[in-house]
Amino acid sequence: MEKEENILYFVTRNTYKFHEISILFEVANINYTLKQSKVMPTEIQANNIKDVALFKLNSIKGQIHTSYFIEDAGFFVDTPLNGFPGVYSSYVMKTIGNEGILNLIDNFNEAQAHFTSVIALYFKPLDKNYYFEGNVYGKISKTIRGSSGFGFDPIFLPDAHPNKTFAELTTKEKNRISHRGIAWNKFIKFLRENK
Ligand code: ITT
Repeated sequence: MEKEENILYFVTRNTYKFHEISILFEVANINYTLKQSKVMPTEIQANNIKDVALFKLNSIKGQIHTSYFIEDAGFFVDTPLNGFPGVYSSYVMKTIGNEGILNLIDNFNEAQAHFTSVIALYFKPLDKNYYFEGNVYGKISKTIRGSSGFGFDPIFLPDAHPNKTFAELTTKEKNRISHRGIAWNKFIKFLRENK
């Protein structure tokens, strides 16, 4: 039977994010069982992803009795939108979507964008919070392309695969270079060092 202290909860309602993390988890080969928790953290609007993640993590303290983590991500169009939508990514996806973002861009040759991911962990054995951040940089596609992934994936051309959007990569290919994959590797390193 699985021991309770070996259960790691990922608190998210986003099934795509859970899918990506599950695939990363499978190859990590660590002595934990990953489970999804749908407890509802409190979301605040703040100026950066890390502050949003910290608040979210603390807002569910006491509701889960083992180690747990949340992951907060954002899409930033650095040029020409000065980082918009950033912390407003979820709202902007629901309102104007990818088409709306493309309509805000004139010169695609100069457009620059990145994704940021922050994994915030409450680590029960040490009774402390930890953060792991990942960023991935790239450009914006002139058109919406690809059908895998979610959110802004169909308009993001990562520097490592400049001719393909994130939505034209498999989950494994995306994980290898993504903001979430980079944050995840730091997280796994921490778990290995703190067995
Ligand atoms: P939680 O329940 O985990 O909070 P969420 O859907 O609210 O899930 P985030 O706040 O982390 O997710 O992300 C905000 C939005 O940013 C999300 O709804 C997507 O539209 C977009 N996004 C995040 N990660 C992405 C990724 O890897 N690829 C494309 N879009 C992404």
